[in-house]
Amino acid sequence: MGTPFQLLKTDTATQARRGRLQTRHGVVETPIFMPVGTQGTVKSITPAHLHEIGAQIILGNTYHLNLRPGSELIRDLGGLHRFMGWDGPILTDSGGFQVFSLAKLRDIRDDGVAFQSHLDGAKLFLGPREVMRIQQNLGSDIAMVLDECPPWPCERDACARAVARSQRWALQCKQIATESGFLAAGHHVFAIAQGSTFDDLRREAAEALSALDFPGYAVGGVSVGEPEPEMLKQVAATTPFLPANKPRYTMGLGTPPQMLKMIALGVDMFDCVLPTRVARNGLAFTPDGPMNLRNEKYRTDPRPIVEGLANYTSGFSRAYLRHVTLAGEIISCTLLTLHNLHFYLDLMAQARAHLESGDYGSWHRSWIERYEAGAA
Ligand code: PRF
Repeated sequence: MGTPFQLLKTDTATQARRGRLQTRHGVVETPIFMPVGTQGTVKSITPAHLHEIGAQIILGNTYHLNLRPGSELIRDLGGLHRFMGWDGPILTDSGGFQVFSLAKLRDIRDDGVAFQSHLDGAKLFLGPREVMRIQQNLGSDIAMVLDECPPWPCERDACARAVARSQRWALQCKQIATESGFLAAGHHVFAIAQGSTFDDLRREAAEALSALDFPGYAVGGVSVGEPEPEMLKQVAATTPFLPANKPRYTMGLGTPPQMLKMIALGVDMFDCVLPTRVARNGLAFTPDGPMNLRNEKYRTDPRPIVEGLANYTSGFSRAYLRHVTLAGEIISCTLLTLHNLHFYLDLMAQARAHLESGDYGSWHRSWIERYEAGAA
């Protein structure tokens, strides 16, 4: 398969990295943010919009797409890329995490998770074989292994059991992807290191999974309700024990400052519903913190949300965006989603540029300082 990830540069002042990941649907320049397209759509925008704002890779979800419309249907219609009209790389989450957060009556067993669909109550089961088959049907460029994400806070014994189980499932997923030819065909499978707030369990998970030589690694179980310092501590307890020459991905986060802090800890990839979700509520990201467009002070404001961030939305005034948001017009979702995703993608582009010029450490500290001063 060759080496799909090239480590182009490592920062000297922090552990930040500049890298390049090869996939079946093209190259991903890291650090990168992946817009979330849970149901086979990044809500309220089109694939053409995604290209326009520089999206390199998006995320899809095994759990949702398997329930509706079904992964065999998507396979028979040419795979998820063709089905949703996105020709760039797609990473899919494996479904276990969504079972824990959405499904009813779930039962975690050693062979997988039995649960009832949140849509119609149907009794279903996801084990390593099922999640790999579904992600193969979808044609995912990066498939995630099945894992057990312990809640926060969590007892040590329960966490140790989740780590051990996740490790066995990771090995089984890799074996299945090897036997089926999924890995040989250039699809990647990423392992997920759990361990909650227990540093030694984090290290154990990272080392054991590293020995299995996956194409990439995720830090799971962070941003599940714990305070931010705890979240950073968990990532810092994991990344040093992952192979340097493989991409690292923290799942389901974060705010702009959180992502910059994670990059400094050696993380390369992010996904989060935050920029798309808050857009549908009238919130826009700016270098001076989030801007609530419902605010009266924007009633007659002729300026774009962020001066100097050029995209389709920047052709509209804050006054107009406030109006369509308050009127509940659908276009407010489209315009604010475009803006927020472009803001996130542009932040990653700036991070890459500062890694190349060698001043990531000082740049990210001053960026966060300005953002937090504005947000206060
Ligand atoms: N595991 C998986 N998906 C996830 C998570 C996890 O731990 C999280 C936790 N932040 C978000 N999405 N498989």
